[in-house]
Amino acid sequence: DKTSIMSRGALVVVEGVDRCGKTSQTLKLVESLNKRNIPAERMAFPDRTTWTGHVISKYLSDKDCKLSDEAIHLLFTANRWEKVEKIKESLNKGVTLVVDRYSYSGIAFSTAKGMNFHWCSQPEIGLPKPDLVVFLNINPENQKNRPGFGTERYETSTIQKKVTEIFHGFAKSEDNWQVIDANQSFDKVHSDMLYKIEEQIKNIANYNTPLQYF
Ligand code: 2DT
Repeated sequence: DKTSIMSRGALVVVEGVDRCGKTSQTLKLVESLNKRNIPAERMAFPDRTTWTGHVISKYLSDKDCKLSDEAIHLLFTANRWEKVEKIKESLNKGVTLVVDRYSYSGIAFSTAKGMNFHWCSQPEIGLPKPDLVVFLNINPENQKNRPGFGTERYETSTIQKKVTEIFHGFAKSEDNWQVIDANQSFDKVHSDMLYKIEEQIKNIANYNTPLQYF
C-alpha cells in the first residue's frame, strides 16, 4: 500500500576517459532502469546550461579564453555546487541519479595540468558523495580505434594518459569505486554496469544507508 516507506535513490557516477562510452552508456542505463520501474535520471558535469556552465563551455571550446587554472577549477566545482539542491531533492524522491563525470574528473583533469591534488580536492568537501562510482576502463589501443578527439581543451593524448593514471589511483584508494572492463561489447558493458547499480540500490534499501558527503 501507499504507506510503505520508499527508500532514497542511489547517487551513481560514471567516470572514464574520452571515448570510453560514458555518454551512450549513461543514457542507456537510465532507459533500462526506468523499464524496470526504477525511477532514474541522467545528469552530466559540466552542466553547460547554467551561469557557470556558460563560462566553462567558453573556456573548453575557445583556447583564447584566458582563465587561470585556479579560477576554472573553482568554476567546475561551483557548477556542481549549483546542482546540490536538485541532487538531494531527486534522491529523496527515490530517483536514482546516473551522473556523467563528477568531482573525480574535476580533481583528475586539474592535477593532470600540474596542480596540487590536495588543493584541488578541498572545494569538493561537503558535496554529496556518490554511493557508487563506475570506472569505465578502456585500453589505449581500443580508445584509438574509436572516433577521434574533438577540438576542445584537454582532448590530447598526454592529458588523457595522465587522467587515466589518476583514475586508477582513485579505483585503488576509494571504497566506492568499481572498475568495469570497457573493452567488451556495448551490451556487455551495459549489463555489467546495470548489475552493479541494481546491487547498490538494493543495498541502500536493505540497510537504509544515508547519503554521505565528501
Ligand atoms: P565533457 O566532454 O564530458 O563535457 O567534459 N572536466 C570536467 C574538468 O576539467 N573538471 C570537471 O570538474 C569536470 C566535470 C573533462 C568536458 C571536459 O571538462 C573536463 C572534459
